Amino acid sequence: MSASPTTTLRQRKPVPPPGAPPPPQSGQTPAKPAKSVTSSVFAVLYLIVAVAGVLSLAGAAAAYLYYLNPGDYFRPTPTPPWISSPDSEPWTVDFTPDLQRRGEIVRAFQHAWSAYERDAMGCDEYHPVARKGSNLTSAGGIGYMVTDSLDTMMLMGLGAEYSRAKRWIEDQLDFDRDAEVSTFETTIRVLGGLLSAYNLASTNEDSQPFIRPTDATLFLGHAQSLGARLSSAFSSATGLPFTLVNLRKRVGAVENDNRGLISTAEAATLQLEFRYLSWALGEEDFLDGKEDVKPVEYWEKAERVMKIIRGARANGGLAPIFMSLSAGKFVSSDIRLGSRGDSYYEYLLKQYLQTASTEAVYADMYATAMDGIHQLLLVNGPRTGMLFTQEVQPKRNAQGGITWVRIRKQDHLVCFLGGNLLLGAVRLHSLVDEVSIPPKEHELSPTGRRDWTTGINLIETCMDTYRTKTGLSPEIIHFRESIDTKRKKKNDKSDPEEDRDWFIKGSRPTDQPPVYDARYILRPETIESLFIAYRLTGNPRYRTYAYDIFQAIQRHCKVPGGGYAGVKNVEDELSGRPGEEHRWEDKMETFLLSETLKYLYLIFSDDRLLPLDEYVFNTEAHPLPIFEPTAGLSGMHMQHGQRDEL
Ligand code: DMJ
Repeated sequence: MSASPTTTLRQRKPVPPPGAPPPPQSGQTPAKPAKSVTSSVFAVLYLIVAVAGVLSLAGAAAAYLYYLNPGDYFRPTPTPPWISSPDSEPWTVDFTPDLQRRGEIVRAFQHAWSAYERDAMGCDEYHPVARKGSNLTSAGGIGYMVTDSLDTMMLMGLGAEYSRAKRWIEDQLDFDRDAEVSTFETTIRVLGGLLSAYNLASTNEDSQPFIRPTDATLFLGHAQSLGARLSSAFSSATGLPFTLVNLRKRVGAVENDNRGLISTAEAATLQLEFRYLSWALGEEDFLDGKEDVKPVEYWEKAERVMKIIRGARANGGLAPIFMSLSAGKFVSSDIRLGSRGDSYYEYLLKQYLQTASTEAVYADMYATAMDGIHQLLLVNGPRTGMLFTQEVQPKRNAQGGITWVRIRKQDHLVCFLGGNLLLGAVRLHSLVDEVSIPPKEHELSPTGRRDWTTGINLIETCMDTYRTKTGLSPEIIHFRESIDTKRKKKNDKSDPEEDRDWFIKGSRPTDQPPVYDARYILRPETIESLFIAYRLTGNPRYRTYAYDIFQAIQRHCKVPGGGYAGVKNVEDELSGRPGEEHRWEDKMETFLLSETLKYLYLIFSDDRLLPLDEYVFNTEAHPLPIFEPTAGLSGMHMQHGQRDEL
């Protein structure tokens, strides 16, 4: 594991994609009979040049639409022995809500929401330092912030805020915008938000008196209108979704700078939402005739994407981050668990869970992917032994083949994986009907024990990345694979990086503005994993971790005049005095309200609120119910729900 990032680890000839026409044969040009030794030498040289030319052309084409099995290049990190928890002492499992801390989180939500409502109500985005809102396109807002925040208000019991947000949805939310919006972002935030609000309203049964039974109809009606418009994104030749969609014209479009490529995570992170939309509309026999898309079509479109991805065969279960929209195949591109890769893996597990574990195909795809991650992407830090996830990048070599290069970098986005692995371990790989909290070793299969252990360790790594001056984690860390002897000699104890296996590029104070990597933009992934870990272990350690992060957010991201902002450099401590505004990233991401604060609230609640065996959370933390596709339903759900093959 000591190879430098640019070292060629092994070289191989490219393999053409399955079904591709065979490359032209090198002997196609008939050689004339040799007249002399010189002409024979020339003939041989000519042949060599021709073969090399043909091979590099074939290699280039193959490299574009296919990638070699990267698993061949690296030795897997040995799986560490099973650990149930980082604690050596047992703890008492007790899910009694911590009302005081939960109250602090509700007040943080109100601090964020009230500023947005005051300065930017209805705008897609909010800039708390400038105290203004903005929309994603000039055609007008599509309710990004309001719909993304709605279910958190419902869960927190914020009746007044909810009623005003609902009134805005009733009176002003309009998807008839002549503008191209992101298919993925609009689906996970807006459609996901409306669907979970619909579900919470329709199952409320008076538990929150401010929620009216008619609210459910309002939210599902908007979800239907948006779903119909978004579903035009699937009208490409292959059925893979266009990255963008014009909501009024109902046509899909590609992003200019991506040359007809779509990101794997974006294509494969629409399924929970469209399947639930299909289910809910079918169940309610809802608003027939209002939209010309039949409920079953949403399901089919979402499922077709998975079929294509499965057919494109991610080697070792690991999917490159780009696909060709027209060919329906992976193109040679990075493999990573961070941006453009992350939620592909998340949704494999969650699609399986969503339909009450009836679609085994997703469990298989997920299990294969986790094997691939263990084979290829896990790395131990040299000082601490801490577990990191690396990325791999294909580079064309001189022979026209592919060489895989390691990138020792981990995005904050990857921190969803710890929790996901824990959930997968107990849901997919248990040997007993009911797994204990926390699971006992004999209750999980060897794969379950492996995934559990990795999940626990990755959560510790993610928490370690919060050991910065602000107590916030950067957007990206780079990690070492060997001890840097130069740094060791210096032995500078005041250097906070000295005892770490990771560092942040561009975080040291200079005249230059800090680089992208050093930011914390209110991201939720670590807190999301802490929530799952807490529910599956009952270990108070995870509440403590969550509260530490919350306090760091309060100290450094809370804008006194209202709202929360990201920080530009997590190693740059704010004193809280005026004049430091330039150190903030002036944007309050909608996921602060939908994810970060919701997961924090749930961690300090008792475990009967949104139990993990009744709900799956979409990637934007919108809870959607687990449903049994066969339970007294029309043929469409039985037909799709019972399939175990794509
Ligand atoms: C959210 O919008 C979603 O969690 C998405 O899957 C990834 N990024 C952000 C939060 O960081």
